[in-house]
Amino acid sequence: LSHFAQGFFSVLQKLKGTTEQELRIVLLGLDNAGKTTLLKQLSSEDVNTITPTQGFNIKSLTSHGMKLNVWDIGGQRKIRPFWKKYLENTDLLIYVIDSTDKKRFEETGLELSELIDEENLKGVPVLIFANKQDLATASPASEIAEGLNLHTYRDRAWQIQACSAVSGEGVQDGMNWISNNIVNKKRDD
Ligand SMILES: Nc1nc2c(ncn2[C@@H]2O[C@H](COP(=O)(O)OP(=O)(O)O)[C@@H](O)[C@H]2O)c(=O)[nH]1
Ligand SMILES: [Mg+2]
Repeated sequence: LSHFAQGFFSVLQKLKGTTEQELRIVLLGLDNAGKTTLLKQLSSEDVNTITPTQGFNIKSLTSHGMKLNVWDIGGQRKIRPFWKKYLENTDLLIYVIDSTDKKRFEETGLELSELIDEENLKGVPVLIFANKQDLATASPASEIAEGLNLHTYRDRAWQIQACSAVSGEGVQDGMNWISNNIVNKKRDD
């Protein structure tokens, strides 16, 4: 089992004791951030692809009472209204950033800030993976956090976690944060 899968299943085990509800997670980021690499680590189970008429692809994985939806954001401003419904009832946002892609830090930051403002994601905990830390050109997570103005997010739990989706390093730490924060949030509901 990969680090990512272990983390997820431990999250689900904890949740089982606290809720019968399905756990809904969205995994977002610009293309090339590493979302598919993370997803592949997660499961050998079937991943369905939904293609709404508007033409963007959503990878959807349902397993053990968890529903995970994954798609690329960015460059899709015009179709944004169409994917909003896939954000409904979200329990957790995982946002993946390519830490080596300095040219697009501003763009990914803008996308994240717009997500944070979405009505459907109000108060939803956000875990940001500063991915590709195995590469020498990666910016440290602390620098990325500053660029994203994460300290201004006061209406929700958030965490930035340095990781490598390829080696698995840091992924488990992110998952541990999720299990603590999702469980707490569900208990507060
Ligand atoms: N070195 C390195 N490469 C990565 C990492 N995560 C993803 N990649 C590579 O980055 C590219 C894009 O990854 P992918 O998962 O397809 O990104 P997506 O567009 O967000 O789904 C692929 O060539 C991956 O092998 C990482 O942690 N380290
Ligand atoms: Mg992908």
